[in-house]
Amino acid sequence: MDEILPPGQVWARNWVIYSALGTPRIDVESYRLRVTGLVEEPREYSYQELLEMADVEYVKPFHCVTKWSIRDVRWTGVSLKRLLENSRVKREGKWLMFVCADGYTAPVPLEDALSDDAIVALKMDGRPLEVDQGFPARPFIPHLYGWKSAKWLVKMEVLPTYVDGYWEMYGYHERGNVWGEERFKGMGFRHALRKAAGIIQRGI
Ligand SMILES: Nc1nc2c(c(=O)[nH]1)N[C@H]1C(S)=C(S)[C@@H](COP(=O)(O)O)O[C@H]1N2
Ligand SMILES: [Mo]
Repeated sequence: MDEILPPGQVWARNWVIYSALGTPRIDVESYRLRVTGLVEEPREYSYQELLEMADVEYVKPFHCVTKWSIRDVRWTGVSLKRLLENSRVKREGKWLMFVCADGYTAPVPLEDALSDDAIVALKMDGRPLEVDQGFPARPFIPHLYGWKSAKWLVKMEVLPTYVDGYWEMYGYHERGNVWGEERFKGMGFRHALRKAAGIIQRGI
């Protein structure tokens, strides 16, 4: 369990359901999750295959960049590292783009996607994801803000360089680490410290 609240967050009782581009209907029979881009072996997985591969379960909170956090969510899913290793990422691969059935996108550094607790989540609190919470699948990386947990995930594309996703286009941070309060571009932990100390305003 991970009950420490990251800086600037507050515990909330209920999820706020976000679907910036609407809620797509996904036919679970024809659904595939594709792993593409800079990989030796592009792969695709059916929902059934993903369910059978599910190998990670833990209780961890979820943090939205708009400052609400949900504590004690039980997550079940497939290790992202395992999925990426199955496809053998090429050496030039540095970023991973999550692409969704609704057109929503979110990039994360490959390094974060390879962390031990990064998953493609299939269940929350022991039940398949609700339709409005991303059924059949959404990535979850506990130390990144919730906008990187892209609902209705259909594709993971390995890229050589950073590319904006949906929220990053509006100025949200490239990485979005909750412990460094990486909410907006140029607003990482060290930047915030320097700003608080007045160094940046003085132009040093
Ligand atoms: N496809 C898609 N995924 C998305 C979003 C969205 O609008 N569309 N919103 C993101 C944001 S900002 C948050 S905080 C979480 C919210 O998850 P929830 O809708 O399950 O509460 O979903 C993320 N994933
Ligand atoms: Mo969010």
